[in-house]
Amino acid sequence: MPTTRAVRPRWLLEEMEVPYELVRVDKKMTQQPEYQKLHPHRKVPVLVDGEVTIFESAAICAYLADKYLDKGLAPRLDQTERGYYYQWLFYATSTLEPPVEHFMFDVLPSLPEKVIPTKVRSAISKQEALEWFDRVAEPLRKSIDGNNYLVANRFTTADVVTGGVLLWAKKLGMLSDSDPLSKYINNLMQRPAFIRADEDFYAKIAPSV
Ligand SMILES: N[C@@H](CCC(=O)N[C@@H](CS)C(=O)NCC(=O)O)C(=O)O
Repeated sequence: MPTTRAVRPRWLLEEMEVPYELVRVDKKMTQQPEYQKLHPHRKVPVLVDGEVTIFESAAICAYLADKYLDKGLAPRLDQTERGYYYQWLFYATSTLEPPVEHFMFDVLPSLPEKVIPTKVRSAISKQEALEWFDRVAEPLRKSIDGNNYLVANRFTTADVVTGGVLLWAKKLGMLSDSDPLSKYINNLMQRPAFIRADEDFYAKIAPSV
């Protein structure tokens, strides 16, 4: 499903140059009982790798980075950078992503967010989500100051996942061009693997701030 979180594992697979089969799904297909066997919430992405079927974009990326550790996109377990790597992976989806998701509900109110109660979706305004995002993004701004990448200034899967959340924020118009995070994102967007993975970056979402 283009322009969704499915871009993250696809981008990583392109970076690693690991052969994979991409299955294009649409909302009609995700409603089928067969699909729910793969993803309990009928969402994307989901990875099927032999006996393993995993949902959650960040978990899929972490799994692939470790499975193909020789590709150098995750620090090894015995490296101190591993701690920072975990930090940014978990930060991306548990701290940085929630305000982006809330902002999006306001920009695109008809999203089929099946698992989130309406009260939670409408609890805060677009402006409040923007301020929330600004606060939680601060450590990220500090970390990329003078650096191109998050962990030891070397491209890793933490950039795919954290960058993936920021790309989405950029798509929605949450990041101004003068924000230092825009420079970080623009750098990531020039990577050939990202270009191959993200078809039509601005499709369907018109920035509105
Ligand atoms: N936390 C999950 C979120 C998955 C998710 O919400 N996916 C959205 C696309 S970004 C989806 O499948 N939307 C289509 C739908 O709900 O029908 C992840 O990171 O994989």
